[in-house]
Amino acid sequence: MGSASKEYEFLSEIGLSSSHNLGNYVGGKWLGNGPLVSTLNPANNQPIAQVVEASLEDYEIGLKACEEAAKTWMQVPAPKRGDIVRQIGDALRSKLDYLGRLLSLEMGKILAEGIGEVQEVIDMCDFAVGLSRQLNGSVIPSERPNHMMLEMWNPLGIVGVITAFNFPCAVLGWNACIALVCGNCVVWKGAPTTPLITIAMTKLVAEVLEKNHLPGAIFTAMCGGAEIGEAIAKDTRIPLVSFTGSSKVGLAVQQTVSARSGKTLLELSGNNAIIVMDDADIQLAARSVLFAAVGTAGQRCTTCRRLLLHESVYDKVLEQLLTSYKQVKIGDPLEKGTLLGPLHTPESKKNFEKGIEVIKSQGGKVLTGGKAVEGEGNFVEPTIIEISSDAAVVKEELFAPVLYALKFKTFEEAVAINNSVPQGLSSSIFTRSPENIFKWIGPMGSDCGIVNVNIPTNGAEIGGAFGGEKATGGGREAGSDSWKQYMRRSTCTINYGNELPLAQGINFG
Ligand code: UN1
Repeated sequence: MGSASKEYEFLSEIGLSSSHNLGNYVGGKWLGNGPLVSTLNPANNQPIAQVVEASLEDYEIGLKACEEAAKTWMQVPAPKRGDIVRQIGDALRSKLDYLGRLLSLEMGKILAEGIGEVQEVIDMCDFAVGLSRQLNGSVIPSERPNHMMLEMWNPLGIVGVITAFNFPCAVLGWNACIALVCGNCVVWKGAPTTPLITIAMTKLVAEVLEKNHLPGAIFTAMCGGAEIGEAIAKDTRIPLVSFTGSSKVGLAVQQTVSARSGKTLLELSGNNAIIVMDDADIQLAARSVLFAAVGTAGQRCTTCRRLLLHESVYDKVLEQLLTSYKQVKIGDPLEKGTLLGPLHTPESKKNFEKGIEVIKSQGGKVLTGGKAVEGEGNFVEPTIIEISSDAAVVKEELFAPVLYALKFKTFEEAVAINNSVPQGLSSSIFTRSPENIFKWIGPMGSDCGIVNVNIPTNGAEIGGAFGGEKATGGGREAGSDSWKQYMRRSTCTINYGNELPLAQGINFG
């Protein structure tokens, strides 16, 4: 543990202990009465530190305080709320490298991606600051004399945010930055396997709130598993629950939340395709596929899992990919030069191995990779499989760097394959033809929420609304007008005259 503790010395820079941490910020205080858990380094499965998760009693203390804090926060003028989010962004900037390192250490993504993820939260803060002066309503012409109609946007109160291990802070940023400027308190449950990130992020936010003499309960955060997640889903004090995870769990969350007339924002499974047409820039396509399929060890919801190649470029693209896949450096995500870090948990590694067996049993042929790397850590080889698009396994999301290569003849056939899976998150086409481009983004094109041209399926900017259709859940988070989901719309009709003319010309007595 001697050398290990030195390796983890930087944790103190972001308010973490390399031994014991209270995992819950409730009612403006750090406490923990739930189970004590170890958080593991996916590169060697050794413990990094211990964390005390939330008990249901902790949850209740948190929610009571949060309900109180909501009354204060929603009355703070929106641009002032924006200023708080600006300060959170500044705090993140000052700790960017440490937080990036922590992400790499605890989640397992390579350092460049760890830093990139924290940058994504900073970008969200900037976006939300501007938005805090643009939560504009509208004035609508009334059909009645001396009447005026207008739309006002008001806060919901409390927004629940349940995030996944693969983007343990960016997805919090998408939701929390917007929720906060919209006047909502946030109740956040991070993934059970990334508690240090939950704590480090929360410490930064808590400091900003304290410095501004605001109730800490405006941002309530907890570490824990399904029990706390379920409490959030069932809680009538939380009108909106944002959930990121699998389609299966997401559907259950949706049912629980809607049974109490709450709203959900779902970011669920993806099964994203890249189409390479016969006129594509092959170099550009091959580089994009490498990032989209191998980046984050295939654990993004935007990871490219299906590579649809026009028959005329099939061999050429695969040849290039097989060469670059062989050069991918697998190893410690914190080490310079590593492109492929470990999968997040030993269970993910087992799922990969099981997945490869199923693929083979359905006629899949391993072109490269296909094996887990022996030894400590959850490393697996980047894998390309040749398989028919009809194989059942191609319709599922295997959360690992496994890419299915599929052949097609026409644009229409490629679009049909793209749209043939239950999921509908991201998609991309490589072509130089304007006709293909406009067909692709139009009504008969990709049925996904994210529809790209000549770029990978992953790595979306925050300025657009992020989310997908079908089994991906239909949610839209981050930029564009996603903010409207974090507010309630009041349609207000004001009579400033002395008569009572009724709409639709009704004469009532
Ligand atoms: C996710 O995988 O849950 O577009 C989010 C991307 C990132 C976000 C991914 N900006 O790949």
